[in-house]
Amino acid sequence: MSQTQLYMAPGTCARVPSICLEEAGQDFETVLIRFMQGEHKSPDFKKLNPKGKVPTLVIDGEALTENVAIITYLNERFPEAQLMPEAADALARARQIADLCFCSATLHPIVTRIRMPHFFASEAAAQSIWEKGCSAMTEFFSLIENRLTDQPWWYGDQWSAMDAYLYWVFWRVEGADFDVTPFPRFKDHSKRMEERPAVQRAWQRERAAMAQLEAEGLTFKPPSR
Ligand SMILES: N[C@@H](CCC(=O)N[C@@H](CS)C(=O)NCC(=O)O)C(=O)O
Repeated sequence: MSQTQLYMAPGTCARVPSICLEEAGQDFETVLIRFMQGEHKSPDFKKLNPKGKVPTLVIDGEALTENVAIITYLNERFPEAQLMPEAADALARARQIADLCFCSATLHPIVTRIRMPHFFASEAAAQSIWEKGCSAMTEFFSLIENRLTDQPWWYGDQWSAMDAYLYWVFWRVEGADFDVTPFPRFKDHSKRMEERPAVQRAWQRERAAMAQLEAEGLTFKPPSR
């Protein structure tokens, strides 16, 4: 058995550490968590992650949660993968962490409102939550679109874990009817991501997990708005 397990579900933000581990060339096992069966809230899983969320990374027998923490840890542990650019000083490193927090703490909650508005409101109000989520996301997509002017990645020519995070955000809201046509550079960024062998390997893992859920009749489809 591999020394590293990534607890994940297909389509979730666990794609981000999956891409990072692939980029770092690490041997790891993906452990499928069946949301439809409430496995993420089971006592066994909550021993690893009391918050009942994916991703949860178990490395050398130790569990680590939260994407920002997982990415910064993997960056320290596998520096040759350059998951984060080199930082000249503490301020530069803190700014990179701020960028990752922008994904986890600002963008991700809006993603959830767009993808699963019914989590936050009655069925009757779901459309309004979705619209407000889209309008909040538009401001931040404009920021990202501007940042990608004349540069392929968030940090210029250097790919980083930040790009994996942005990729997941884009993919998730595009699939939830958010109009991405005003953001062609961000769309191109996604296409560049999908050309990366590590991203393709992460996708193979997700497809296998999705096929498993389908075979078990456990795929999740959010209710229509
Ligand atoms: N702050 C966490 C968020 C993790 C999170 O919300 N994961 C979602 C999937 S994208 C999840 O596990 N949802 C299950 C639930 O909340 O019931 C992180 O950045 O890792």
